[in-house]
Amino acid sequence: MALLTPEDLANMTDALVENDRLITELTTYSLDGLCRKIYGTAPAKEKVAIIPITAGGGIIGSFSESLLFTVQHFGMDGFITENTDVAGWYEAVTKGADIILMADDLAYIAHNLRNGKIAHNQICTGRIYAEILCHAKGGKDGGDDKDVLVLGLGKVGTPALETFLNEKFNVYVFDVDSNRVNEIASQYPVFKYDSEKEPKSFFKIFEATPCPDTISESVLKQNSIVSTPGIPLGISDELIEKYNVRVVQEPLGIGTLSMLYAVF
Ligand code: NAD
Ligand code: 2YJ
Ligand code: MG
Repeated sequence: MALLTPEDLANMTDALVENDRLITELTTYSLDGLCRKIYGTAPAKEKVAIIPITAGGGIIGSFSESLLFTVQHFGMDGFITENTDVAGWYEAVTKGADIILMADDLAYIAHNLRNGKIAHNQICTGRIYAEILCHAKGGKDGGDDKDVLVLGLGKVGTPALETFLNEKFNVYVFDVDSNRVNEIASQYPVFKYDSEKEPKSFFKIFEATPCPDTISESVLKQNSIVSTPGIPLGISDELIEKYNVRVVQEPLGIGTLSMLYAVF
């Protein structure tokens, strides 16, 4: 799994605000409204502590600050502990934290100390980016068909495809790792997407890979919607413009809000 970099987070605050606007336009739900709907939860004045973690690759510039921005932007009370790691945990609890946010190289979690709920970033990110597509309305000539293409069947893509299946979508899947495609196809009622054997274009596309240019012209329709947590972006500016593609992508805040609603 790739680590986030300070460069990935450079425009995070603007991206979160702009994506919230786009999500509202596409789904009629604001991002927190959509989280409320899908998890059936709401904040209740919880205090969120963000603990910087030095393990592995160490502290990532702007990571904790981006989490604090997300927490406060959506009206919650939060703080970054002055101490890191175990000392940070002690500080968080003694200062009255209800929810802990923290990440090392392998996992980014939210843990609600009051009700015991715990959430994992990859699962919650896959879920929310999928729900955005599920709730997106069909465009004039884009249709609102129940087909969706899922590119990248890893730790984010898999909970996303489960979400689409739960919402009765016809799920087409692709991954460069053909073993992974076969494994997924043996476990879930999905269609293996093969652009050469059976080309098909999609109004709704979900992408969760660590690669650029994973979204080729052949899968696009005019006005397609791409919902993608993948970093870097999997579609070129040229294709976005040519097909008037609406792209939901932001490096950290959308997934973080989904984690918080998962543990409220
Ligand atoms: P993962 O390694 O578990 O899965 C990635 C999958 O993509 C793998 O199965 C891999 O075989 C596949 N893949 C790689 N190149 C491909 C290509 N060219 N075409 C099709 N499939 C390809 O990773 P993950 O944890 O699922 O994360 C996926 C991406 O999402 C990463 O870029 C990660 O940084 C990003 N991410 C973003 C957020 C966010 O909030 N925006 C949150 C979590 C993860
Ligand atoms: O506290 C810090 O600043 C660092 N220890 C944060 C580490 C962040 N971890 C990652 O970026 C990993 N890829 C796991 C989280 C995935 C979030 N998209
Ligand atoms: Mg996100």
